[in-house]
Amino acid sequence: MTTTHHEPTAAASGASATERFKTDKTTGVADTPKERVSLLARSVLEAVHATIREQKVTYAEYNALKAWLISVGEDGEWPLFLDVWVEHVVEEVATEHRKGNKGTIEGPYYVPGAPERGATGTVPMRADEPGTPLVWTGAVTSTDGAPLAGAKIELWHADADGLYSQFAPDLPEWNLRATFTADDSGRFEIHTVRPAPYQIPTDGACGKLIAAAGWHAWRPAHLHVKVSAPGHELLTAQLYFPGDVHNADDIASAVKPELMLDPKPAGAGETIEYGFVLDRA
Ligand code: MBD
Ligand code: FE
Repeated sequence: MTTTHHEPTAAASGASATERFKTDKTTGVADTPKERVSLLARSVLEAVHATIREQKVTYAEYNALKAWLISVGEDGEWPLFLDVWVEHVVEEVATEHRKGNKGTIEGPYYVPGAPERGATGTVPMRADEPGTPLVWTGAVTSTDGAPLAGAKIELWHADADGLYSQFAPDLPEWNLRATFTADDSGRFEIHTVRPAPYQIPTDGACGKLIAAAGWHAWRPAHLHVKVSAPGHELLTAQLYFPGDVHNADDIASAVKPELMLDPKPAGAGETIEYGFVLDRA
């Protein structure tokens, strides 16, 4: 028997992210009026034309772009590309009216339907799961201060190697993914481990752009959440750890000061207190 060490590949995680997106996000999209499609398509194309004129883009550069765009599709990296370099502005526009938490981008690795753990519990993890243990307590409230009993907190995050279950090989299906339900006072208590920073795959189209431009490929360590309650707007957020070198230059531009945690050492691990305020829908 041969043992192979399975490194994650851009093409494999890209294929999973593309499949996930097609399943969850392309159903039920309302028909967009012709006028709106025309306005948006024209506006994007004009921005491209303006760049070509201003920068005097050559045929060699145009062909390099064409080849690169083809490879983004071949590597299944459209979800990664869009969520890293575009989604943060969509999120900014979508949440600017909010009085409660604004949150931040979802990214490509959310999977609905993670195992239920009640108000207090431990996320699914391996018996020998590496990483600093983390106990996170918090409350979900409405903008008027009322606790939202029964609010759902869906949590997903990378492991201590920066890998996401269902998008990297050899991890249990729901590793570090769970759904919590706030108790009668809107509170929850989550036991997990600290995630590592995340590096964009270097062997796919996005990695090639990063290398060709001399950028770095890192996101700071983060916990992803979706928080929901009847009659309230869905909040999608990420929480960050102070001291991470990439808090200041996240490749996905998704860090905000109000999303910074304040971990306190406790025994072999850390505790954090962080809650959410939801706007009425
Ligand atoms: C991630 O883990 C992520 O959160 C985003 C936004 C993009 C790529 C990988
Ligand atoms: Fe992430």
